[in-house]
Amino acid sequence: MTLRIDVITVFPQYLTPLELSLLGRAQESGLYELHVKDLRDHTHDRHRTVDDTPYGGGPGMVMRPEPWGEALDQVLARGEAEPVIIFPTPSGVPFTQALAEEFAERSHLVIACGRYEGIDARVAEHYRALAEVREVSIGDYVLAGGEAAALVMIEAVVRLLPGVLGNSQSASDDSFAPGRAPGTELEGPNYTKPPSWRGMEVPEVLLSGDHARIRSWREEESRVLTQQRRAEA
Ligand code: JF8
Repeated sequence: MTLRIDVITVFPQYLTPLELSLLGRAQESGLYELHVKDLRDHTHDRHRTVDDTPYGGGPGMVMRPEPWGEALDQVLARGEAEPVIIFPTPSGVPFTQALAEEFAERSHLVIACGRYEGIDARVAEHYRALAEVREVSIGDYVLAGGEAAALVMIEAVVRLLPGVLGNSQSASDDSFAPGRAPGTELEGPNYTKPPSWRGMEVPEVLLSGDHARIRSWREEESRVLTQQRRAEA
């Protein structure tokens, strides 16, 4: 079963990095399908208007609901099973590894990328009756639109799909992989050849071949790092 991802945006070119590298190959191999839709194709005025002034006043512009309704209806009309509509927004629930894993289990993700001050709130409310709607934030900082968040979420989800990573261990071994309680254990430093570089040596334990010692060294590095960088955890 291949994952289908639809992205709706006024900047379709923003998604072109997904043709590169791991994600490009995943698409070429048919492990997932990406469909990017230009929201302005669902406007009907001469200036292809997608925004208007906010009711109640305030700065900036808000995205009008009608183009979103037309675009989302068209995507949902494909009739894929159990679609999830994701609205990137700074006021959303945090995007975590657990949420990436949940999305990787689904068969149809629709990502609605807003711009300006965001999308008229009736859109998300309307589609709650027709699909699973998730308002999600990728972190506590302010972006200019949802596209960068869509890139982040797609990369986090697609790399979890069976067959995308060469080494099936890699995804389950990550910092934040559950099993270790999600987000409680950071991965320590990695090294490769040469063993000596600019006078700096690879830690001797990693060259020892003693796998029990290596495992406990890595666990200790993780513990110290997590304490230093995630003091609350
Ligand atoms: C936006 C639409 C976001 N973590 C995040 N910071 N900012 C955003 C975001 C998302 C959508 C829009 N401005 C206009 C900012 C997420 N996700």
